[in-house]
Amino acid sequence: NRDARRAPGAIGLRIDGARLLARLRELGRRGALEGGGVCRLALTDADREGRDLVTGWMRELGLEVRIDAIGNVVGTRAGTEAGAPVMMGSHIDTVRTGGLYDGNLGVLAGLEVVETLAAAGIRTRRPLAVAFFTNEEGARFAPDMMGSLVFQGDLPLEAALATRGIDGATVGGELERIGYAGAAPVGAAVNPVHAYVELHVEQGPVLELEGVAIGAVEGVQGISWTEFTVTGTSNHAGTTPTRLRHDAGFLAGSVIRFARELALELGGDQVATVGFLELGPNLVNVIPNHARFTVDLRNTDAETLREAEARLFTFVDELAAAEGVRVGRRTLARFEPVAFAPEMVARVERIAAALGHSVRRLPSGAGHDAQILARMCPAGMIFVPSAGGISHNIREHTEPGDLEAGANVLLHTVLELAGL
Ligand code: HGY
Ligand code: MN
Ligand code: MN
Ligand code: MN
Repeated sequence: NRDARRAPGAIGLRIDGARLLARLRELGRRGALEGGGVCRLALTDADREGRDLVTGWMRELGLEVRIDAIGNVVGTRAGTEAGAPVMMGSHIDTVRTGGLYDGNLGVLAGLEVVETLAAAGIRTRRPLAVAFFTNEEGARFAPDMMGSLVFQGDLPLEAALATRGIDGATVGGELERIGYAGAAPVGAAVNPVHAYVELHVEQGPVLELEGVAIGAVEGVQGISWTEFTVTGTSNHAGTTPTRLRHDAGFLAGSVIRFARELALELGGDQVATVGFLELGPNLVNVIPNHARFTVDLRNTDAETLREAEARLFTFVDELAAAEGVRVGRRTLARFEPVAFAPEMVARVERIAAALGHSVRRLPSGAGHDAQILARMCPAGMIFVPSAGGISHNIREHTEPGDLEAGANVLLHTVLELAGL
């Protein structure tokens, strides 16, 4: 990888990335797409296959596996002392055009840490846990980070179970269907965690552009997801004069353009995405009377994010009045920017450097379970570079050397937190 490998951390333990990469590829076969990449949307059969595989590995490693009422899976390894575990984790659900690494890396590197310690006959003072949380992506069922929100307690279990996805299924129904409606209780009060560390691919261009091997993640930017449902009047595409149209598609298309212009005008970290769009009746010669679409706004600055939302809503309301269409609005997810505990950021930075890796601090553009665990314990994240800065794309890639470096930083960060 990018940095000459010098003496590893304190007790000379080092993860070799080969087994980790083999497991990432094995997991990637659950929901593998024809042309490469992975589609393992939350609670689908592919997700069940992935869950079965990873919980099987957990059991082979002798972890005590608990499945909770929202389907979160936590494998625990006893420490020499009882008490709240040091938890590693992430998610194994993917978007429709996912890759091998988003989420999966943090879970499988956690198993690698456990296996490496077991092979060396080392038992940490605090228990260790490896977790994967249900529906981190939010692509099928909003909000994202659903499982970790229920685990932590800010999203009521009943509300999560009743959530209906973009295909009409409910979370509760799908959990039952795939056999992952567990019995373990949810909520921070019954699930104490001493500290949480998540290894994740950056999913952006910064580390690769600067040739830096490790990111010490400072926090996660604010996220705002809104769904708009537009009701217009279907009419004949040929006979209806423009001034008499009430075109739901025109409003949707105008918002797509407005969102880009708003992001460019606000500048800085502001981004805006219309990722989901449905038109009805979706026919070449009928003016659409139905449009449903989502707007994903993000910014590291809370104030600017609120301004972006306000301007978007005003634009939509004014255009709806002018076009004579009705618009319904529903918040799908809303997260304020989060800063990780400074001592966690500093620890990742120090350990990465001690292991001989180049390292820099940076914010996360993507949402992560760590931003929810940060509400109940000190949480930190380790980034490794994404080739071409791409993710949520079947061409997602991270070099084996970078995977290995990230796993070793995770190993020594967890060792320091769990104690010997
Ligand atoms: O959208 C996100 O940032 C995350 O991948 N769910
Ligand atoms: Mn992820
Ligand atoms: Mn993702
Ligand atoms: Mn994410």
